[in-house]
Amino acid sequence: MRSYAAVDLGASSGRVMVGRVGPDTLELTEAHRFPNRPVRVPEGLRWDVLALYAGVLDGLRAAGCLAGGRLDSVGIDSWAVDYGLLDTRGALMGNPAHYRDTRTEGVAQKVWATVPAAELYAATGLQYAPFNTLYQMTADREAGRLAHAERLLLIPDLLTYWLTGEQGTELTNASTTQLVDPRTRTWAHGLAARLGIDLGLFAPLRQPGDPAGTLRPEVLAETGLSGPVPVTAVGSHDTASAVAAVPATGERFAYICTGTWSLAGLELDAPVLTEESRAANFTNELGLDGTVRYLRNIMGLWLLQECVREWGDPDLGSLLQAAAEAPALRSVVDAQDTAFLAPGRMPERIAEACRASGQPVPGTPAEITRCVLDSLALAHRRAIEDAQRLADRPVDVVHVVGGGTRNALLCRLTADACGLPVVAGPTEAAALGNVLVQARAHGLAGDRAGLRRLIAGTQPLARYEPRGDAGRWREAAARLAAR
Ligand code: LFR
Repeated sequence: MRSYAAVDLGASSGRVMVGRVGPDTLELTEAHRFPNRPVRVPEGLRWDVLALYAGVLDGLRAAGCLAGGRLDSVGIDSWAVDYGLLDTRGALMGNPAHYRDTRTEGVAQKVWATVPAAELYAATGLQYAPFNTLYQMTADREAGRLAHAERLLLIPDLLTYWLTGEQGTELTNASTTQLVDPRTRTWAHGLAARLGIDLGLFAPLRQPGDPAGTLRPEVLAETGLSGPVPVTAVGSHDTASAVAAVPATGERFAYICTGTWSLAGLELDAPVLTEESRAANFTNELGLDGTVRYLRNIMGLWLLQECVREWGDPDLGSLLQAAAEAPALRSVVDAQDTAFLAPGRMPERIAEACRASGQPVPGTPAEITRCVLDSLALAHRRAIEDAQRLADRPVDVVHVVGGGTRNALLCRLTADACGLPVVAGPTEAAALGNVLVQARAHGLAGDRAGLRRLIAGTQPLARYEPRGDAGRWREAAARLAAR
């Protein structure tokens, strides 16, 4: 048995997990969990990346204790698109901006004046989101913030750099910058040149499984680990790691990675770059072994997290119980709408959206929660239907992975809405995908299907069969489409 530490950073918390792996065994244990609290300062919403790094170091120390002082490797994944800038001496130039920061408002439209949106999609396959790295870099360049930057490192690459002293740009996450061509799986040089983006800011590309250095002596001293400890590039975009851990046993599956976001779609061998796909706002992010993550971003449990925050953190179990008993599909909102991107006043914003579309306005927390979960299930249905049509790839089952698997009501509603069985689990999909890519890089045999079989055979999964109320979901979908 070998021990691998997976650092998995989400938008609201970070964790360090220890994966113990053998040919037929896979055990995951949490070593450390810590909050990720974005900070609003006068210039905008920022990540507290030093606190995250401190959490990673604490986590590695705890992981070492669990693994008897020796780790066979460490891998890091996190949310996508965001970055830190380094100066000529390699020092971080400021706190990385949060993708929900408003500095990118209206920036995409300026970029499209140089490269029209259709051309941008044909070249990169990336969906429109105001926070794509390309738009963030454009905003930063216009504000003069790139002027003295020597290097740009995406969040997992920045933490890897601090741990090892080595710089790289891991491919799955690079694919979310909107500066990568998904056909060649390398930088879109022509596009970057037209947009005045200096690709020299990025460190050389790394593939998942590539070595990413070894822990620096200072890190070993601080964490009590005995060296050398290699750091391995994983699918450093959390969604890439999570999709790698989807426990599919066949080919005809869709997935939904649930958490702060719902990322719903298919794993393909080649990107879909049609105009129809662009209009449907599907993205072609890059995955392991030449695969493409063809999916749509849906606001996800962020909608509920923000409500719960506003309500002063009531007991979630009782809230979900009350939501399960609340009337179904009374009011639904468009859970794909980027109008819900920014934090704050979420219950009011949801109520306003219901009012504006002439539906009953949910008032109590239970009613609002039900509205959110029905709306998410409906958005899941729409994404999975659209993905199958646009990629011409029918599916028989929907795999739900990530934090949302804990929400049985959401899983059940998703099965009902999609009219397909839902297999829910694993909850810590990103960490498991992270561990398995490390294990494979260090000798565990197996292709992607083999890794998936290992997950399916070792992790607890729950199955939800759709209940036959397709008509009601169809009616609600039509109501939303008619808005
Ligand atoms: C999920 C995720 C999504 C990405 C969003 C912002 O954690 O990585 O895939 O679109 O966060 O980075």
